[in-house]
Amino acid sequence: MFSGKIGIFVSFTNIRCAKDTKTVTRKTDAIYAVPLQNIVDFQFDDRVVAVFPDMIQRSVPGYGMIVSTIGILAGKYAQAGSHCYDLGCSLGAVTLAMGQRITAPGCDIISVDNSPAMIERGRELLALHTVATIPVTMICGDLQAVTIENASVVVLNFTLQFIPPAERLSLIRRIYGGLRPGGILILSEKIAFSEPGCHHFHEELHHDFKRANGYSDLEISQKRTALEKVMIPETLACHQERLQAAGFSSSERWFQCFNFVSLVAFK
Ligand code: GEK
Repeated sequence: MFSGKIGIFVSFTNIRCAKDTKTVTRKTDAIYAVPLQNIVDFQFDDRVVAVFPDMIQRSVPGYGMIVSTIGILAGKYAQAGSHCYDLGCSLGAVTLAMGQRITAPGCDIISVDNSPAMIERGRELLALHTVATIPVTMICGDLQAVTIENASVVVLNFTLQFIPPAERLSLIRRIYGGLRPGGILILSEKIAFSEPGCHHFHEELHHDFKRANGYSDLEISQKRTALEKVMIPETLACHQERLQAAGFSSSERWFQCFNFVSLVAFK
């Protein structure tokens, strides 16, 4: 487990250390650029971690804006003396955005990811942030095994889609149970559409977005195959019904671009 304090001087793709203005540059994702004989299931391993900031930025429409807006939401809803969770934190982009914005006294951030490579790199990036603001604990482990308690803000930023569908309701229930009254869950997901024409429309636009960001048709198709069994999108209605079933009094869709949405659910 890593504990540290993070600073206020952060952007995800070019991360600068507040003390010495060291810059961490972005490495280009070319993992699926050449034809692969055997496309194995997608894993958050060393190769992915090395290019992750570039991969997610070029693959998820609005990613940078979503991350920085989660910081703003966390600043608004974090309650004094509570925990804020970043579940499936990857390299800690949301953790850093929340750390920039949370001003309520006595808060901390608990960030969890089950990819050792992600957590190792995430800890290195966090360690660059030396201006003390809010304590962060980065845990390498299954988010299903982490106790959620005394929480005011919980974030699942493009993480639930990697949890087996049959386990999603119990996770959302557990998050609801660990939130204080007035607390929020921020849930960002790639979504499916029940109407095939609508599904096709959004999927095509997403592929156009990826092409515009320099991915080839081969890269798009090989990555899609790799993700097929590990990332399972559901419809917006399915997410909203689950949030309601778990007890959330209401949920608002505050972001959508093509088949990518972010919701905020209120306890
Ligand atoms: C971001 N939120 O940059 N337990 C813990 N972590 C998990 C689990 C699990 N059971 N399953 C998957 N993960 C981030 C982006 S990426 C989304 C999130 C994407 C982790 C996995 O290791 C990966 O780091 C993350 O969830 C999903 O705002 O790459 O599309």
